[in-house]
This record gives sequence, C-alpha cells and structure tokens, in this order.
Amino acid sequence: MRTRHSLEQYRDGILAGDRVMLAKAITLVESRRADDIALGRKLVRHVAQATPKAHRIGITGVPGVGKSTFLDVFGTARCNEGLKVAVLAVDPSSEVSGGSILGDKTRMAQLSKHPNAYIRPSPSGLALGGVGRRTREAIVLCEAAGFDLIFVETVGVGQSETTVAGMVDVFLFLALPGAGDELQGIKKGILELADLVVVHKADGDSRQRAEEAKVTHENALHYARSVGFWHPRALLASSRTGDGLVEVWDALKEHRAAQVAAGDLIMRRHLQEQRAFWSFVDEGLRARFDADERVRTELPAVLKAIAAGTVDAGTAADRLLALHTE
Ligand SMILES: Nc1nc2c(ncn2[C@@H]2O[C@H](COP(=O)(O)OP(=O)(O)O)[C@@H](O)[C@H]2O)c(=O)[nH]1
Ligand SMILES: [Mg+2]
Repeated sequence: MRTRHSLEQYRDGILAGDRVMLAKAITLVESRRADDIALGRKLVRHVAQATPKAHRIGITGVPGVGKSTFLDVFGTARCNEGLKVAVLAVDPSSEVSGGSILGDKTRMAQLSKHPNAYIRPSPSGLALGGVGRRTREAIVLCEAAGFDLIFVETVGVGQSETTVAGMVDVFLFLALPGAGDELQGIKKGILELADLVVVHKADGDSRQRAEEAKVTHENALHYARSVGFWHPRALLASSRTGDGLVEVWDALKEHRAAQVAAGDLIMRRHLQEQRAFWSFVDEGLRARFDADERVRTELPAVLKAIAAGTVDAGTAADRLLALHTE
C-alpha cells in the first residue's frame, strides 16, 4: 500500500520541486482508482501554470535508433548548464516486454544520477489512450515542479507519435543512417509531425550513409508541412562522439524563439487543451456507456448478432445508444 497525501501536501511538494513528491503525484495521476483520479485532477488544476514555462519536447524513432542514449548525453549536457531536465517515457510496447524501467535507467545512466534530472519510465499496464491522458498530466506536474526541459519519449507503435505530438511544443524524429528508415518515417506520417529530423549514429562507418540519409530527409521535408515561423529541417548527430549535438540544441532554441515570437506557443497549447477536452469527453461518455446496466444486459446479445451478421454495426450502435440516453 502506498501512502496517500493531501492535495496541499502534493501541491506544496511539487511547487517546492520535491522529486519524491513529484513521483508520487505522477503515480496518483496514473492510477485507475476513481478517488485517485479525482484527486489527481484537482492537483493538476491547482498546479497548472497560466503561462508556458517548460520546453516540452517530443522524441520518437524506432527501437534501437538511440533515443535513450541521446537523452542521456544531451540531457546531461543541459543539466550541466544548470537546466532541469525531465524525461517521460511513453512506450506501450513495454507492456509486452514486462516494463522498460530497468532498461531506461541503465541506458540513461549518467542522466539518472544527475541532481537536475528526473526520469519517469513508462507506466505499465496501460492502454495507449490511458497513456495519453496520464502523460499529459505528468507533463503539467513536471512543469509545475520547475523542469525547464521535459522530454516525452515514444517508440513508433500505433498512434503513440500522434498522441505525443499533440502534447509537446516541438517534435524530434531520430532516424537511422541506413536507407529505408527514412521511407518508414514518410510512410508512417512521422515526417508530417516532425519539426526536426536528426539522423543519428552519424559516426564511424555510418557517417557516409548518415549524410546520404540526411539529404534524403531534406528532400522529403521539402514537401513537409510548414508553419509560418518554421520549416522542418534535417540534422546529423552522434551521441557516441557528441558530433552535432550542439547543433540540435541550437535548432531547438531557434525553434523555440521563433515559436514564441510568432505567438504560436500559447496558441498551440490552447489548441492542445481543446483537443484534450474532446478526448476527455469521449472517454467520459464511453465510461458511462460501459457502466450503464441496461447496456450491459443487452450487449452480449447485440455483439453476437453483429458477429452472426443479423444486424449491422450502425443499427446496433444506434439501438444501444438510444437505450443508454433514454
Ligand atoms: N554508433 C552509435 N551507436 C549508438 C549511438 N547512440 C546509441 N547507440 C547504440 O544503439 C543502441 C540502442 O540505443 P538506445 O539508446 O537503447 O536506443 P532506443 O531504443 O532508441 O532508446 C545501443 O547499443 C547504443 O549503444 C550513436 O550515436 N552512435
Ligand atoms: Mg530507449
């Protein structure tokens, strides 16, 4: 059993930058218990900042591209400059592998020991939708706790990139030097979301291929979405040698400055909040539907009838929805 705290204890702890309290608060918003959810909501409302303070950075790429290594080296460099860095992992696949907690901590060995850093591994046993809501709230909590950079790391599974892109200020795509991966990014629509493509592991024997991949990406990005203040660009980097990491940081800062100057940061966050509103409404309505006794009674027969082809999905849904709202 974990200890529960009062709203004030959570709030004061977070606002004081207390790492242990922050971790407990994130556990609270990850909980499925109704009373935890209610308290978590209240807490989020109490600590949410009116103006953006943290730089929320999404990072994605196939497993093995070096996201954890990049965050370890890049994050530690920022911590050494005096910034506070949080890393939140969104990795639905870790459910399958039984959790990436150990893996993430060992892969981010330097960063996890740094007093300015906080690493939060993926919540286990959550559906992706749940990950979205909980991660959004965890970001708000980290921002309130005074973190300057909040990285949200995700692997290319299902909708996770889109979910993460909808809750960050800037989105980074790490690509492998080899051919094919860049096509994968295009195919999966990741280039549509990326503000920066970093061809990673640009070192040793891979350097040449990385440079080629960078050109391929630049060509693809030529047609990518461009917001007024920023056109997505491709860079080269290696977390092993450190090459290109300063350029990545410069590009992130440049993006940030342009985003703020254009008034886009506030606008983006407000739009994200609106979208979050709709997903909460969807979730809430669905939960009520699922909990409705009349629906529960009818559901097995209805599902059976759909499977047997005796009723079509639309008609069946209309019937149960009508029953629910009666
Ligand atoms: N050559 C090279 N290898 C790297 C680099 N970054 C990470 N790796 C290696 O790539 C593998 C996967 O890295 P990891 O950070 O766990 O990838 P993740 O799954 O994307 O988080 C590890 O064996 C790393 O040592 C790099 O910049 N250059
Ligand atoms: Mg990793």
